[in-house]
Amino acid sequence: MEKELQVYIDGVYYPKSQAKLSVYDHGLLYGDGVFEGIRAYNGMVFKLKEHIDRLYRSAHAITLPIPLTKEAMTEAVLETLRKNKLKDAYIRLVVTRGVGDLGLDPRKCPKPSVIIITDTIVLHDSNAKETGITTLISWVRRNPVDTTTHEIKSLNYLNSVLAKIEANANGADEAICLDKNGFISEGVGENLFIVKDGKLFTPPSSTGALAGITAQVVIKLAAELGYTVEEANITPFQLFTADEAFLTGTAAEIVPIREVNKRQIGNGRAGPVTKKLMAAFKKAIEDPSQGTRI
Ligand code: PXG
Repeated sequence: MEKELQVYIDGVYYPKSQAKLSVYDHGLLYGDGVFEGIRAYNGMVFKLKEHIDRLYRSAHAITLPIPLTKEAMTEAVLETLRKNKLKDAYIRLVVTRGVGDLGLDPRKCPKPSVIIITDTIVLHDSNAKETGITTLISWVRRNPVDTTTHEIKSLNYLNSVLAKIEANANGADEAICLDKNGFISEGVGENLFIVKDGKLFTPPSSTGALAGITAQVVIKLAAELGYTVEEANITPFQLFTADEAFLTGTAAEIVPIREVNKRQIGNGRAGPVTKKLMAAFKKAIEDPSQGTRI
């Protein structure tokens, strides 16, 4: 039998089938915690420093003291990958508030828990990169920036889950969320870009979108290719009539959007700018200077 994947929980490695937390953990009871999704390609963890930095920013925002230094956390991620002999992987880092009582007061949780899962992830079928995906603008609005905002990568993803359920029920591959004013915010776990007249546009974080690390990479690659990228409010009309549109995320990478609420986008396939960015992204993930060696 294949050896089971090992999961890190608070400094101890458990086989996947036995990797468990207490039902009194406030991560489960209240969604009180933060996480990161990271990828390793060919023995390199892509943008590991950026993901670790964002994890600590999210934790800071919810006053969650992570019981490891950033250096120790980085080493624990690399060690978990080594233990599992993984060179290409999806890494899920989770920090929960820890075990408390049945009241939501975090002061009752003396010890946050750190979990590192290294596994694989498949979001879209393999030809989605060429043919693009269908999307649905959901009735579920992105959380406003003053509450459980997605600027914090917290364990509160019900908003995204409900949007995804709606997309599933309507036969669309992905959901797109609007902000409370009706501007495009992002996908359920991806940032969104449009291309119009040779320029790129992406919604600002004031729409409640996460500051995506993949989006940051794409913005830099676009600039290197000579395109301007502007953060701007995007209306559904501007999305419907874009020349090209695509989603970016650690799990999704770059995925062209071919349809929004049954309106074809551009030529209904991966557009030329999207294709150039996808090619540049493929190079970036193989570039040793962009990651941390396992
Ligand atoms: N918006 C939200 C709300 C996210 O959760 C992104 C944008 C893209 O950010 P990055 O930094 O990854 O480019 C995310 C990331 C999953 C999964 O398990 C979700 C994400 C990343 C990886 C896996 O569905 N979300």
